[in-house]
Amino acid sequence: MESVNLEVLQRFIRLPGILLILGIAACSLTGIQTPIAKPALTVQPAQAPTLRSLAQSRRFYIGTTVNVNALRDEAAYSATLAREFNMVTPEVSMKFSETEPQRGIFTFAQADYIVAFAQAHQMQVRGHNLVWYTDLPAWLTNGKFTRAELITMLRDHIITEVKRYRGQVNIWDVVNEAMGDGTLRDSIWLRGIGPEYIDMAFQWAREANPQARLFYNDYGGEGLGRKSDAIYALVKGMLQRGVPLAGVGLQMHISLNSYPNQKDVLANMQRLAALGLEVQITEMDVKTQDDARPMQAKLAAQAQLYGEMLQTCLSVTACTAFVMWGFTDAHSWIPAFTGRPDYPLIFDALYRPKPAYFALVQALSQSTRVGVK
Ligand code: 9MR
Repeated sequence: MESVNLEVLQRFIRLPGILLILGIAACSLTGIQTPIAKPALTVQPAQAPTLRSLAQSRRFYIGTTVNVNALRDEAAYSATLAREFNMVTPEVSMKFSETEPQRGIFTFAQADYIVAFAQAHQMQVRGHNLVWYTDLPAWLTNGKFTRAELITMLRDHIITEVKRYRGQVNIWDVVNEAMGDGTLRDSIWLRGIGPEYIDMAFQWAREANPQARLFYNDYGGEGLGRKSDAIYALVKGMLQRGVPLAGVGLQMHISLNSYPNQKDVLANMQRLAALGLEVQITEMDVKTQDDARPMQAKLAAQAQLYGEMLQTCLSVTACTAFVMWGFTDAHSWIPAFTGRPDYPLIFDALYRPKPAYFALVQALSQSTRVGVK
């Protein structure tokens, strides 16, 4: 298995202007190494600037998803998280199957742990998510319910969860991945309730927390095309119907050989902003496994994609957050999903910053944005 030696890069951490070039040049392959499941405490003391400090002074959110087990077990994980980010999204801890494993019986221990960590470190929490087609508990997927019952169950779920975190979680992905390739995706909710489940979910979330900014979140609709047009039409219709929608999350799960071009992402963000919506990049990662180039070239290309996406977001006032789906290659959903190793994030498995980290530092450093919050 390949791994990357980035130690040299750390010497340059105080020189943001040349970081990216030096970072890429300094990367080298060390050949075969055994993956280290629980790294020693290699985390660096606070360095200036961090992503967090750069984002904060621009009133911008830089975030990551959080794996609750790593947060509990690994000091390097929690230290890096608190040092580099001002926003977190629980990776699974707030989903339906985790929070309501039995009908009417709610379990919030994991979500509470993440929310408490965020509060202790002055981080915003993106609640993720309230309505999804998957990761549903067996009692729900195996049961037979009338439309009225499904409506009651979904309403109870949303109200209970959103109310619990009122004042602590003020951004929610209310509906996640409802769109297929142009038409609404099949799900228990679409079949059992009808397309109005989407509007209903937003109304209930609003009822439970009138202060919360409520998002529609999806993947594959970041640039321009059939899916993003369908998402655009969906959210425009919601606004016309008076649904309390505040923004659209563009997930941005991309790979080195498949990604939307910057102009299209910019145009998409701008058309959503023109509707009066906020936009956030909510789940960015850059898969490396399908690219045949040497690791050094792959990491340089990955850095460029991260830097350009952040730059694009920073250039649109309505784009208020840039969130990645993890921050260390030690904890990414991709290897488990594809069955192959990957290096999709901005820190390596030993919590050393990769070229992509320095590309983000550079994009933030160069942004003149004073921002909205
Ligand atoms: O990364 C998450 C993985 O650990 C979970 O097993 C999976 C099911 O809950 O969800 C993954 O996160 C997904 C996110 O919630 C929505 N967008 C796609 C993400 C990656 O699959």
